[in-house]
Amino acid sequence: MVLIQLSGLSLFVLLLVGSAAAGDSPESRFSSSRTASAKRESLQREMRPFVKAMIQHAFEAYKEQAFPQDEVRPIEGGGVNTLGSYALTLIDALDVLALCGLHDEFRRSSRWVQDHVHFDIDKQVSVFETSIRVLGGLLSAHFMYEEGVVEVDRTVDDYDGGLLRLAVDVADRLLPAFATPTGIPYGSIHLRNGVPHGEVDVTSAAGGGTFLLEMTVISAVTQDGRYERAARKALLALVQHRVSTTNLVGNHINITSGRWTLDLSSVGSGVDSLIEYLIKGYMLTGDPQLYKSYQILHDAFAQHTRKGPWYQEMSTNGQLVFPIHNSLASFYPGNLALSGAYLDEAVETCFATHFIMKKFGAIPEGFHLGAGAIQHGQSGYPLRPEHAESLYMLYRVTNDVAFLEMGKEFARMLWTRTATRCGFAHLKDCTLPPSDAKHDDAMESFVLSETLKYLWLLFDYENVLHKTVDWDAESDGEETVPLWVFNTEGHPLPVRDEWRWWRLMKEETKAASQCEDSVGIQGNANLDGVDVDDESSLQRRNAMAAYGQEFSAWSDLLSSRAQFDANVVPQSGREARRDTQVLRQPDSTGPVGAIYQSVDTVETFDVRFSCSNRQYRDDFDKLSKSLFRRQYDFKKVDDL
Ligand code: DMJ
Repeated sequence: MVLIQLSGLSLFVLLLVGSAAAGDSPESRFSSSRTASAKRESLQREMRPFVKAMIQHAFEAYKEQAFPQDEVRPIEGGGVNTLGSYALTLIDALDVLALCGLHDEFRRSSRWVQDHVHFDIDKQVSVFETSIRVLGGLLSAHFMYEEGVVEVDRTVDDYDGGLLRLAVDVADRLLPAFATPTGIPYGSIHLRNGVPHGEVDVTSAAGGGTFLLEMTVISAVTQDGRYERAARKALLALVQHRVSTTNLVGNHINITSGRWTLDLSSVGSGVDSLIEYLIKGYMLTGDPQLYKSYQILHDAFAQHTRKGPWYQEMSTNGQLVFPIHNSLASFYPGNLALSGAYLDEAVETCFATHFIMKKFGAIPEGFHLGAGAIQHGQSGYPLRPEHAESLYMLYRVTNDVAFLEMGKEFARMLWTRTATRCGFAHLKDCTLPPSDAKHDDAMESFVLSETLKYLWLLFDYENVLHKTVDWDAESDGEETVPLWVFNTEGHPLPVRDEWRWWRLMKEETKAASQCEDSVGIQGNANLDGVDVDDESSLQRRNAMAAYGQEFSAWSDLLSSRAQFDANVVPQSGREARRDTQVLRQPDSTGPVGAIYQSVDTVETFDVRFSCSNRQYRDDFDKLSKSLFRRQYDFKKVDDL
C-alpha cells in the first residue's frame, strides 16, 4: 500500500502488484469468462447467506415485536397499524419467505392469513397501496402454491385457494373506486362502504394507473372481465391525457375532468409505476397498445426530462422545474431493461445512481444535480428498494458481474447503516456517519417485499423465478420470455399465454341485436418460396398449423357473437387456398374465419376481419392485434 500526500489530503492508493500469481497477466486475469464465473460463484457463496440472514432478521423482528399489527417499530420495538390493521407486513412478506426457502414459515403464515384476515371492516384505505401490497401480496402467495414453488404440506396447511378468495374479495372492494367519468379511480376507498362521501377527485398518475397486473390476473382467474377492463381503462386514460405538445404526463390529475392539477413530470415520485405498468402489462397480456404507449412515454421522458444520465423534474410543457434525481426514479433503469430496448440508457443511469449511493453511503430522497449535493430537506433514506430492483433486472438481462458487485455494496450499506435490534430503520440523514446515524422508528412493509427480495433474487441465480419459456417451439430458444412479472411492490405474478385470450373466450355470449358498425383489421404474413419437402418448410407448415389453431379458436369465439366477417384474399402465389378451410357461421351469410391447416404455396395473403358489434370493438381490436403479432413470429420462422 502506498500513501500519497496530495494538497494536504491523504489519498490511499492500494497497489495490488504482487498479489497475482507469476505469469498471471492482466489479459488472462480479466478477459477470461472463467474469471467472471468464478467471481459469480464466490459472490453467491458470500451474499446468499448474508441476504437470507437479513430477511430472517427483518421477518423475525416483525413477528416478535409487531405481529399482527401492520408494521414493526425497529427502534423502540412493538408495532403500529399503518394501512388496514390486517398484518400488512405479513401479507407483503409471504412470497419472499417462499422464494428464499423458508417454506414452513410460509405455510404457517399463509394459514394464519386465511384464518384471520378479512376485509369487511370499517377502514378507509388507499386504493393504490391496497392493490399493490395486499392484493399483489395475496395473489403472489397463492401462486407460490399453485405454481409449485412451495409444495402443499397437508399437516400444516391444507391449501384450497383461500389466499385467492381473499384477493378476489379485496379486488371487489376496490372496484367501485373506478366508477368515475374518466375511469381513473379515486385515491381511497372505505373497505365496507365503498367510495367515501366527499372523497377528493384528484389522484396521482401512479396512484391512478397502477392496477393492470393485479386486475388482469383477477379477471383471468374469475373469468370476469370487469377488473381488467377497469384497470386498463384507467391506465390508458392517463396516457391519453398526456400533453399533446410534449407527450408528457403530469403528476396529479382530476379524475372527473381529466385536467392535470400538478404540472410536474418525471419518471420518479407520482408517475413512476404508471410507466412501469405499461411495459409489464404488455409482458403479461401481449397487448400492443400498451407497448406503443410505453414507447410514446419513454420517448417523451428521454427527450424532455433526461439530462446526461439523469431524469429531471419538468413541467409538462418541457420547462425545468427541479434539477433533482428523485430516489423513486432509481427503478427506471431496471424497467428500461425489461423493455428489451434502451439498454445503454438503462446501464448509464444505473451506474450514475450507484454513484450517489457511494457518495452518501445511501440514496437520499433528493439529489440536486446542479449542486452535486443532497437537496435541502430530502436527506433521508427510507430503505427504498428501487436501486436494488434495477441492479437485479439489469443483471438478469446482461449477466454482467458489475451489477452483482454493486448489489453487494447495497446490501452491506443496508446492514451497516440501517439494521437495528428490531429490524431495519429509516435513515434520517444520509450524510451522517454510521456512528452518528439518526433513524426514524419505521420499517415499511416494502423492505421485505422488495428491498430484501430483490437482493435475494440478485444472488440466488437458480431461483425458480428465473426460468424462461419459449412460446414459439420453432425459435430454438432464442425468443425466451420470463414466466413471471413483478408488480410494483415486488410481487411476482405468473405470465400465462392463455391469459391473453381469456377475456373474449370466457365472457358470456352477447346478443347480435347490438350490432352497429364495423371496424376492420388488416394483416399479412409472408411465407414466400415454400418448398414442402425441405425442413425449414416443415417448420413453416407447423407454425402455420399452430396459427390455424389460433384462427380456429378465434373464429369459434367470434362466431358466437353476431355480425362477424372475415375475408382472406391471397395477394400472390399459386393454389393459395388449396388446403384452406373456411368456416361459416351457421346463420350468417359471410365466412367467419379461416384455417390454414397446411400450405403448399402462399406468398402473401391479406386477412380482413370486421366486427360489427360496437360493444366489442375494443376487445376485438386488442385480440386482432395480438393475433397479427403472431404473424410477426412467423416472419422470424421464415428467417431461419
Ligand atoms: C413501493 O411501495 C412501490 O415500489 C411503489 O411503486 C413506490 N415505491 C415504494 C417503495 O419505495
